[in-house]
Amino acid sequence: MPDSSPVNLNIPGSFLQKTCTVVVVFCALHLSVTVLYYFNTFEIIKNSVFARNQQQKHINFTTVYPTTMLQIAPITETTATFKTEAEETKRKELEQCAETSPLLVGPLRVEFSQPVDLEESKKQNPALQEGGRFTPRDCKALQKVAVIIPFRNREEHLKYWLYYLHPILQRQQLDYGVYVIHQYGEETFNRAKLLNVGYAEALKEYDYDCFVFSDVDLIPMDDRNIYKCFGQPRHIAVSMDKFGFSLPYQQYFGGISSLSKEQFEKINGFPNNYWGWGGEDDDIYNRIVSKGMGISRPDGTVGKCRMIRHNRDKKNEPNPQRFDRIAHTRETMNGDGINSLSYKVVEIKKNTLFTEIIVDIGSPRR
Ligand SMILES: *[C@@H]1O[C@H](CO)[C@@H](O)[C@H](O)[C@H]1NC(C)=O
Ligand SMILES: [Mn+2]
Repeated sequence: MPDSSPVNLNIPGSFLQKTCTVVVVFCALHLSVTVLYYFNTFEIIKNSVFARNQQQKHINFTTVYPTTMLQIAPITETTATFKTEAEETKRKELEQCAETSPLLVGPLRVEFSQPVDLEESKKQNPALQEGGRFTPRDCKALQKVAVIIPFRNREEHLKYWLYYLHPILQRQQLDYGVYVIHQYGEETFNRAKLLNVGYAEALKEYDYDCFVFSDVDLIPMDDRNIYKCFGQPRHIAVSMDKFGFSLPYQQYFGGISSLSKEQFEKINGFPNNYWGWGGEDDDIYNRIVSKGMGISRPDGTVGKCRMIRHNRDKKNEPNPQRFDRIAHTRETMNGDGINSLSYKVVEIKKNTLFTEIIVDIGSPRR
């Protein structure tokens, strides 16, 4: 009997413990179900009631259309196939280049401590044709790519870009041309309009089926990050050193991107009315998403890029209207874009490394 009391005391103790555990587990379950349900309801309300006008998410202390509308393209690098028509005659005898170029080397060392020289770059790229054109010699390129670079007062950056990119683009076995779109005059910079001009002018020269839009100060750190077009508009600069080698936000579409001719036309090109820094890339993102497309991206390793450090340019101050503009992409995009583009070419200069198009794109108020 004396030794039974601890046993007796123990039984209700373990019973209590079990009961408590059951209650705690039940409570946790209940709580999580409630929380899940709450968020679901919240999502439903958000997507139905506010759907039409308020489908926006906060980034850069502002708003873009949300990822809920975005079907993120599969990581697998599905390539768009482009029709090959009349061009057959020219390189008929050549076989198509391989889906993955055998010339790629992978990660690259990219640095900006040594100055580079244009003459040196010319020597290192003897296969280039006038205007920064290249066509693979031994096989028929899978895509004809125009690389468009919006430009003003960044000669030093352009030298690095040409020095690094020409060898990469050749190893990628692209049939490509480099177009530097130089904004004439002293008006505020307008990146997206210059990109539209590049698209239109490049098409006048050659039957390009793919357009890569690149800032002059961004260099890929891996040649497997192919400067071509994919089944969905491609974001290429996904892992910039400037942003700690990651995306600053999910909807980011800045720096370097590519769109096929078809994709570009589908979104009516880019906006013409973003004068000054910021927002135009978010507008492009909004255009893509609102036309039911998604974004294709390389993985974070292949997508690493370096940006040449620089101070903010004069005449490219942050555009105070950008927040308002990107909130209304869907209403403005059909009237503002490649279909409303107007500009005056001042001069076209060709050298071995690139075609420079000096263009008067006007001013914000006209
Ligand atoms: C947000 O920041 C990114 C990265 O600097 C920039 O590309 C984009 O244009 C910005 N958007 C706005 C609305 O300021
Ligand atoms: Mn920059």
